Amino acid sequence: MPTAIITGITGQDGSYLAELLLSKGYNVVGVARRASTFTLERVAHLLDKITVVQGDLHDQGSFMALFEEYKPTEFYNLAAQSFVPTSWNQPTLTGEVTALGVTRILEAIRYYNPKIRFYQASSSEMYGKVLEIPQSETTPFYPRSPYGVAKVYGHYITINYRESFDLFAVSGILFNHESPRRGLEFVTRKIADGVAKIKLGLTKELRLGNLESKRDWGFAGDYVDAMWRMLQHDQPDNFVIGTGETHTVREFCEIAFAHADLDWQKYVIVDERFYRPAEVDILLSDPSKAGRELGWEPKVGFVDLVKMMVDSDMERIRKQVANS
Ligand code: NDP
Ligand code: GDR
Repeated sequence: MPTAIITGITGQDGSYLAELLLSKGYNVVGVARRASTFTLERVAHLLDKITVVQGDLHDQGSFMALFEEYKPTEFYNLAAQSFVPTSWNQPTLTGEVTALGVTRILEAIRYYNPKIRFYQASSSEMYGKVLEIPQSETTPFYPRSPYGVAKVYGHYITINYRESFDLFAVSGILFNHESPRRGLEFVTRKIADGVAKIKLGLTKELRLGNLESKRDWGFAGDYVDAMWRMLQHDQPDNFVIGTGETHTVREFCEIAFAHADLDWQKYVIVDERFYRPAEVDILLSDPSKAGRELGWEPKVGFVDLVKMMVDSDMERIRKQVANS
């Protein structure tokens, strides 16, 4: 039975990746940082099937000890300070975790077992003020936030360790991917949750920032399959993963509210507080290399994704109301 270690097991992608790897017969070891109360909500349904251990991207030693104990063949680094606005408030922490954290893991792999296959969760935020539309593996980067800058570092250190030490180190450049398990502060989930609360009479408005920014949004469940495929490929490489479609935040609102028979214009208030010091205006992927070389393509389309998220929050909030 192969063993895979996943950092960021408590996050959105960690939970979907753990499900996928379990279905393929892996022994899954998830790394969670210590907290006074554990936030294992997203993997609560998997706790009898996976092993959760403590580890922090600030601490290289914790990974050496894990390798000794679990002898992994694959390592997925999904942990990060991943919320873009927070990266302006906590830029050095973001750099420590999202950038230098990658080097700490690569160093641990290099010294412990250079045969471990490594996946780095890179991001379309690296393209920032885009220099080309659509964005592919060869598009130059122009990050627009401390988060984007940190991810560029993580991307290049992954390539550098591949080239310097012959590690099987892969960088997956994933465009935005969402799901009912998305954190509540990200715009898609904030909208889905807002629609459900308005529909069920818990609030009367939804305050958002820039409605004109465009994102290439896919379903997280589809994207973790691409991560796994990258580590099964015959050679380590960089791959863009996205849908090849882009939509505005406004369109997301229109569809989400309409799905609940509501007119978004009556409820959405544009609030300057949610604008960013520097915005990424448009992201649009060219995922053709992943299609060609990995046989990967997204299954869930934009409208179905929006409806899935609204339906899930409606059900969750309905239950909360019924139990209160
Ligand atoms: P989440 O924010 O949902 O999860 C981030 C995870 O990182 C959480 O488990 C969090 O733990 C963990 N983490 C944060 N800091 C540390 C630390 N110091 N040590 C150990 N663990 C830590 O992100 P997603 O699941 O959405 O994304 C997964 C990865 O993919 C991230 O690296 C993200 O930057 C990247 N990415 C995401 C995209 C997306 O659209 N979702 C697109 C492209 C890249 P805790 O629960 O304790 O906070
Ligand atoms: P993003 O996701 O920054 O693309 O990063 P987010 O959902 O936060 O923002 C998307 C776009 O929506 C606009 N927006 C708002 N955003 C938030 N969060 N809240 C609002 O109220 C709001 N109103 C408008 C933003 O300005 C932005 O243009 C996500 C993260 O998962 C990263 O970790 C990942 O790397 C990238 O996706 C790809």
